[in-house]
Amino acid sequence: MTSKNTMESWSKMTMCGLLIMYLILAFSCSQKSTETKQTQPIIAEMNIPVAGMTCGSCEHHIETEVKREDGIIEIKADHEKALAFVKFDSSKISLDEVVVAINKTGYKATKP
Ligand SMILES: [Cu+2]
Repeated sequence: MTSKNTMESWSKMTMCGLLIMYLILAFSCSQKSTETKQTQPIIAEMNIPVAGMTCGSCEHHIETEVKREDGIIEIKADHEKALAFVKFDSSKISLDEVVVAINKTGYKATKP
């Protein structure tokens, strides 16, 4: 068996693979720097009517679930006012998506 040769060809292939990966990386990095696409955050704040909350744990439930969504900066639910104050980056998440995210928790949000 030519295990030595096999080993050699393997290491050559690995070296080759690493070189290609390095080139791809270098290329993609240089592209990024020339693009300079900076999406400015567009901060929106609003009170969204939410029906169905009865206590503080309902508020907590909505807050923890919706906070997981990308683009949500702050959320404060209020069961007495039946509202959720939401501060979000509208370049990352739309109002419709915020409403959907609240609805997914089992409460009924409507667009203000
Ligand atoms: Cu509750």
